[in-house]
Amino acid sequence: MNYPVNPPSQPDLDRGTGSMKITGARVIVTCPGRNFVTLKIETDQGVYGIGDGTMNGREKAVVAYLEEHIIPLLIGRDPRRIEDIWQYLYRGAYWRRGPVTMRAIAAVDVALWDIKAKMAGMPLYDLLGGRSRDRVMVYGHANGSDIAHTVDEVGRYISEGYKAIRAQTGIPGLDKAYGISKDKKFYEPAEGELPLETVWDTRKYLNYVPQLFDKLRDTYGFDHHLLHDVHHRLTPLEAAQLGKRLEPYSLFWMEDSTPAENQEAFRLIRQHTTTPLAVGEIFNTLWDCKDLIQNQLIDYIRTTIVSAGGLTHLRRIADFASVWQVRTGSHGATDLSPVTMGTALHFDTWVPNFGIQEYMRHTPETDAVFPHDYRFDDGFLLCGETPGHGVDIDEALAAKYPYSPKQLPVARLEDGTLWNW
Ligand code: CS2
Ligand code: MG
Repeated sequence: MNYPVNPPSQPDLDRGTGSMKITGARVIVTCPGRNFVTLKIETDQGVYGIGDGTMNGREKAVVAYLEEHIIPLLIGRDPRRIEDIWQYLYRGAYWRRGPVTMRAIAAVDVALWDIKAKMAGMPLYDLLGGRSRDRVMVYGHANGSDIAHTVDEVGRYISEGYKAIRAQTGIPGLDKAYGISKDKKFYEPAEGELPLETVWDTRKYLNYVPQLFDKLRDTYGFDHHLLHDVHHRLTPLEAAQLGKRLEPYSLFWMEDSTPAENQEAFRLIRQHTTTPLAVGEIFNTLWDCKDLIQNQLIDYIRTTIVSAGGLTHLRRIADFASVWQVRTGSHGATDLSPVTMGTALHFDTWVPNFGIQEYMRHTPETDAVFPHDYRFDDGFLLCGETPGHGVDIDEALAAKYPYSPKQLPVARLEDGTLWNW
């Protein structure tokens, strides 16, 4: 494909050795049904880029980090020096890592990659090294109040063309379980201004979930990929037990089966089961998953663009993972904005050790605030050919949706012990 040297939609750009400067940057907070934090970086050549810094339930922490501590450092810098700016913001903070810092760095990083691709007149995947695949396999979220409803919902996703479906069910005897949406299509766990207190019981869960997958395989056979998110609820041995019991149903993955701060905990799970393991949506640097990957304790790494410091760092995690044949499986919940989804699709289109991409549809209101060129087709997402990551923000529309503070739920055991939501 011959890219126009100076694409008509872009002003004459000095892409050579001439200077280029960041002239402005601002954070746009909007809530079209849920909160999003977007950073817009402007340059002296009229090209701008946008990045996502959304952190569900803690958005204002990232806003403050960007507005108070990062934006003043960006003005006057050369936006083409993506790596240098990344290193400056990571090492220069002194207080490295963490979900707030890495989301703020991600917002800057993605905006700068957007600018560079626009300047080159290229879709972002081409700047990364070109296509490794024609389309990106995604998984949808089937969920229901019980096994029967969940089986019906999986059937609906199959009829929509999905090749991979995550299945989550309500648990008899528990008022709430992770991943069960009210309206079937749009799952948003951050509901109240204060955390919703939910009750959890592992025994009820372990007694019920294997029956779900038995029924799913009995109903639909083995042609579709089935996934399940345990959502940090089990101890390592309980996770090993569940993995073993799910083996006959040949899952694509069992996700977040136990809290992963102790990466070594996955060795116990690995010793007892061949059910593939996925983890990492709450990780924010390579250091959080280095041991899991190099000891082959997992099969898929879930870190994504917004949580792991942007494209610059996610590429490093993916390349490291490829040495041990660990594949990517990036997080893609509704609380990650279309800016992250759009950028992730360019990453997914390029990355050689791609596994799968999570795809929770955004609401029409969200899609209107963030016009984009990616599209769903028969179980796959396809990124567009627009120069950049292909996502924009309609600032006038965004302004119509003011921030609305929301908190994620917490979970307690039936005796009141605070547990992992
Ligand atoms: C979940 C998320 O998509 C997933 O795999 O773990 O829905 C997660 O609960 C939310 O992103 C939290 O905001
Ligand atoms: Mg998850």
